Amino acid sequence: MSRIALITGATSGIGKATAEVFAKSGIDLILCGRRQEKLDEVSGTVSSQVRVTTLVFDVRDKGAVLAMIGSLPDEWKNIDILINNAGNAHGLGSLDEGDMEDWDAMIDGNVKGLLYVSKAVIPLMLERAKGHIVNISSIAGKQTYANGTVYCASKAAVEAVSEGMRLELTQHGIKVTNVAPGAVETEFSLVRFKGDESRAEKVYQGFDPLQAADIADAILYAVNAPARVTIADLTILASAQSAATVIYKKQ
Ligand code: NDP
Ligand code: 8X3
Repeated sequence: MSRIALITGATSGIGKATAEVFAKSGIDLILCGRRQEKLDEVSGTVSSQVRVTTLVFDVRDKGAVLAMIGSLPDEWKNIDILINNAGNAHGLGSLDEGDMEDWDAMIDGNVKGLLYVSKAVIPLMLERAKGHIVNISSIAGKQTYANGTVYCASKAAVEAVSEGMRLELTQHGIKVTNVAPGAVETEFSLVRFKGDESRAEKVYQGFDPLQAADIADAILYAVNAPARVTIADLTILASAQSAATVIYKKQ
């Protein structure tokens, strides 16, 4: 019987690539995001391979999260895999100059949003005493860098949530994997720099950055591990990257 995965942030980047590799592996998909038209595009590319449904909600809206996931018909309720991927950085600047709206977006989306989605899905997994939750953290959750303090704090919180989930859920047959990527070429920097394309492109120039598919392949490896194996924590860097802020770039 095929498995069902719910992926947040499936409209772009790592979430979209995960949908694509899961579809190739025959995993049915509940694709979530705020942009319906992008969800429809992703759904269109994978629907010949697996069953797909879409849910449009903002992870920051706890009422919408609970209502949308709660409204899934019975045939979609047996969620085997939750990919808590939705998130972004907003801005890059010091605390004294930082925009508090940006802070709200990061803490509310990357931390509270992940918790709201988990709160909606965990009871469905507990009922069946099985499941696998994959939280997308970041190298920024392990190493704080200047001007990224709030984003780093949000991802450090994801690291803590992954540990806490594993402590609470292992006894109930639910696996928890924390994935911490380095620099991945997605819409991430475009969002961080508020649509400034040339600034976003510069982040990935002069080296061979990770691609979303590289992270998706690692996630697939984790969810396909034998029942006796939990891949607890994966840190994945571009070969040119040695730490959060150290990337060897060709001049
Ligand atoms: P993208 O910007 O390409 O994708 C972000 C995804 O998150 C989109 O699908 C977006 O969907 C969704 N999303 C963002 N905010 C919300 C929200 N409030 N409610 C619902 N969905 C939301 O970036 P990535 O693929 O790179 O990012 C995915 C995850 O990977 C994030 O958690 C990010 O922090 C993490 N990460 C990224 C790295 C990188 O270098 N790219 C490195 C390490 C971690 P929509 O806009 O349609 O709602
Ligand atoms: C995204 C990677 O290093 O820009 O989480 O914070 S980084």
